[in-house]
Amino acid sequence: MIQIINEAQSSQWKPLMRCLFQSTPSHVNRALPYFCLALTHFLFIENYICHAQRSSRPNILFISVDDLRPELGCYGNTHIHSPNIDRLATQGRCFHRAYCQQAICSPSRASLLTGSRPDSIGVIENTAYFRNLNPDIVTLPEHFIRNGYNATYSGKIFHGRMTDEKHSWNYQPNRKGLIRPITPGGNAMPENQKIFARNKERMVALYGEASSRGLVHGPAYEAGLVGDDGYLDGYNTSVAIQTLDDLVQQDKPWFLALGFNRPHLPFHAPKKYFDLYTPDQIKPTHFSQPPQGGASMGLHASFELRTRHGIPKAGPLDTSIAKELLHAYYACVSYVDAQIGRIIAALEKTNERDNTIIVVWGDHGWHLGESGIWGKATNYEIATRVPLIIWTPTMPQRGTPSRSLIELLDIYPTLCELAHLPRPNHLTGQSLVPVLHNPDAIIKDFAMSQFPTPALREWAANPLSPQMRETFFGPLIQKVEDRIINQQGSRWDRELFEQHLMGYSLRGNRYRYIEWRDNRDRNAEPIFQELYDHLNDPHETINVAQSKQKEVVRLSHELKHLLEN
Ligand SMILES: [Ca+2]
Repeated sequence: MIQIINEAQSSQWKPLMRCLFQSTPSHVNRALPYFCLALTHFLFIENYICHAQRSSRPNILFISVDDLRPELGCYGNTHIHSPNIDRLATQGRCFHRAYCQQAICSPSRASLLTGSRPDSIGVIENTAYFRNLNPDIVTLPEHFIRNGYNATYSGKIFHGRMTDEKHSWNYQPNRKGLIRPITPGGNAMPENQKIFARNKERMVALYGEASSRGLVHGPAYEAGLVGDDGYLDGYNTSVAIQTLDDLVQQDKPWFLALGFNRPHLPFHAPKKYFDLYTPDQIKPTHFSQPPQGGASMGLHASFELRTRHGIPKAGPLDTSIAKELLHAYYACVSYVDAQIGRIIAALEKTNERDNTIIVVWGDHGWHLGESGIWGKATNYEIATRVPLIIWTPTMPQRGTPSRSLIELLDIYPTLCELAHLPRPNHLTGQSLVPVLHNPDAIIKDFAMSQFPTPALREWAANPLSPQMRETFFGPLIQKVEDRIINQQGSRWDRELFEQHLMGYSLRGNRYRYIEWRDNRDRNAEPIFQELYDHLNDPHETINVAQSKQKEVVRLSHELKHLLEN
C-alpha cells in the first residue's frame, strides 16, 4: 500500500516540478491551478500516509493513580463520587479481582512497568532503582518506543526520581504556557504552608539528619481554595492534554502516561471536591481490629500517617479524625476522577479515541482504619487489591466486569498483544486479552503479592534506622518490636525480621494464604502462616490456618511452585 502511494505521489509531483523549474511568468499563470490541485493531492496523500502509519497501531492512554483503593462507584461503592471512572467502566472492562505485586509505590510500579515480580528485579523497597539492578531490562514504554512509538509522561509513573528518562521516554511533554503550582510541602493554603515551615524548623532543630527521613510535613489534609490546576494533579492533566494535542500531529502512534499523585498523602484537594460529601454521612469502618491470630509482623503502626501535623504519634485515632481523613481521601478520589474526565474528553476531541486503548490502574490499596491501621504496606486484601479498567475500541460485552483473578504484571503482555507487538521474553504475566474478549474467561488461579515485615518496614523502612529510635517515634517502634517478640518467642531474631523475612500472599478463589519465610533459605519451614476464608470472612478478621491444615498444605505447595517458576 505504502509503495503504491509513493508511486502515486511521485507521478503527481513530476508535472508540478516541471512547472516550477522550467516555467516563464505566462507559464506560471497557466500552471497555477494545476499546481494548487497537485499540492492538495500531495497534502491529502501525506496525511493519508501519516494516518495509515498511526492507525495500523493503536495509541495507548496509560493512567495511573497513586494509593487508590477500589472504593469507587463502579466497584459498588455508591457513596463515592467517581462518575468519570464509572463511565469508563461501563464502556470497558472493570477488573474486580486485580492485585498488585507489592503494596508500596516503587516495587508495585517497577513490577508493572517491567512485567516482573519484585523478587525477580530485586525491588522490594522504595529506594531500590530497578534500572541500576537490571541495566538491560526493557520497560513497557521502552518496548513501545522500540516498536515505533512516541512515549511520554506527565506526573508520577515510576516512583520518585527513578523515572528512567533515558530508556523509557523519547518525547518531551508540552508545558508551554502552563504555570506549575507553587505548593511548599504540597500545601496550597498559606496557613498550612506556615505550619509546614514551622514543623520543618522544629524537626531539624530536634533531630538533625533524621528529620530528612520523612518527618517534615504539614497537615494530613487540606481543602484548598484553588482551582483544579492549583495542585499538581490538575496541572499535570493540563500538560498531558497539551502534549496529546502535539502527539496526534506526529507521524507515529503514541504512548501517553498520566500519573496522579492523589489520593496519596497528604489528602489535599480543591475544596469543591470536599463539598461533594456530607461529613455526617461518612462512616468509619466496622472492621478496625487486627485479625484474630494474625501475624504480629503483618501490620504496622501507621507511621507514614503519623508524620503529618495534627495526627497523634501513638495510639488509635479518634472517630472525628478518622471521619475527617475519610472525607479528605474521598475528596482526593473525586478530584482525580474529574481529571480523568478531562483527559478522556480531550482525547475524544482529537478524534483519536477509536484508535486508542485506555488503561486506568491504581498501584496498591490503602487501609483507612481497617485492621486498626492507616496506610498501605500490608499483605492483606485491603492493601493488595487495586482498581483496574481497560477500554479498547473493539471489545465486546462492554460494561460487564471480570471476576478473574489477575495481577498488575499482566498489563504489560496485554498491551503488547493489543498493539500487535512481540512479547519480550522476560515477562512473567499473562495477557488479559481473553478476558477483554469474554468477561467470563478465567486466566489464572492465584494472584501473588509480597511484603517484607510490614511492622518494621512500612514508611520506606524508616523505623529500621537507628536515628529514628531517637525521635518521638522511639517508643512506638519499641512497642511494635515487643509485639513481634511476644508472638514469635524464640523465632525472633533481629537480623532475620529486619532484613530477610518475606511475607508471600496468595489470593485464590476462596482463600488468602500468607506465608512468612526466611528468604535466605527457600527450603526452610515457614516461620508463620495465615489463612483467611473469604467465603465466610470477606474482611479477613480471623486467621483459620490452625483449623484448616489441609488448605494450608495445598496453598503452601502452590506458593512453592509459583516461587520456583
Ligand atoms: Ca502508591
